[in-house]
Amino acid sequence: MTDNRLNIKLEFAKEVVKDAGAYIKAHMSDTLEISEKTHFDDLVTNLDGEVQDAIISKIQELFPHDHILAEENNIRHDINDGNVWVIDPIDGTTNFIVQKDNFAVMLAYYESGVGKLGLILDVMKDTLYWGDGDTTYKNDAQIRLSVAPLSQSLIGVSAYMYRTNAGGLLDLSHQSLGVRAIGSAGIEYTNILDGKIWGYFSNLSPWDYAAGAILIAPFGYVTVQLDGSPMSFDGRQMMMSIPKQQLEILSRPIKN
Ligand code: 2AM
Ligand code: CA
Ligand code: CA
Ligand code: CA
Repeated sequence: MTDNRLNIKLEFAKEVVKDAGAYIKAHMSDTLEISEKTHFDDLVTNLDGEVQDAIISKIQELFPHDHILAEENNIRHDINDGNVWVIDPIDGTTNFIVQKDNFAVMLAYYESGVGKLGLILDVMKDTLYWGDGDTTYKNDAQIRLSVAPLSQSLIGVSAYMYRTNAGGLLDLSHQSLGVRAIGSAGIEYTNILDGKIWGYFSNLSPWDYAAGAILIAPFGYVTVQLDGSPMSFDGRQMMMSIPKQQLEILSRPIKN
């Protein structure tokens, strides 16, 4: 990480994400204002908006020419246009509400569509995963990951995709030791980085995968649609984050 300009943004991003985590922890015992977005099971709290607003104002203060793509309040920007910060203020809001665990703050930074920085904070574990696409760290330690074969591994799934066998996921799961569904894309990515799951299959929006895709890339992982084509960073898409050499896993199931 020799690019000084990027290093400044990295240090900034780490502070911003840690501050967000501290804010959530400080306020999570307050009475939350919970509202429905699209459906009774698509929830948002006042803290999601407050955290996102705080992150955006810090970015705008220091980097006024950069753009924002963020989950709440419909803040959209083309990932390929200039410098773009991608924000998911609380990933796993349902877990946050129900479990007070298994949720994350996620921030990513892209330049002309190229991922430059990714950060995922597991708030309740006080663990920050961060990287630049070449190396990934867990707090202060560089992550080294060797990926086991699917037949000796678990896979992370969205419960919806699994139960509807979308993309043949239910069939594919028989080649693994089993499936796990955490309910937070961010925590699923940290589980890939910790060697706890082999890959992740879900139906995600850009802020759900922007940071994770950067963090798993150094280990030969790709984040793509189920047919292997690139993510659009625009709207929700069925996708997978898996080792690159097994890209055709859904169209040509492997046995290993
Ligand atoms: P969120 O908590 O930030 O909304 C499991 O539901 C995962 O899918 C979470 O990471 C969640 O992110 C994400 N997700 C994306 N779109 C969703 C939706 N419409 N309803 C529920 N979860 C959604
Ligand atoms: Ca949400
Ligand atoms: Ca999310
Ligand atoms: Ca969210």
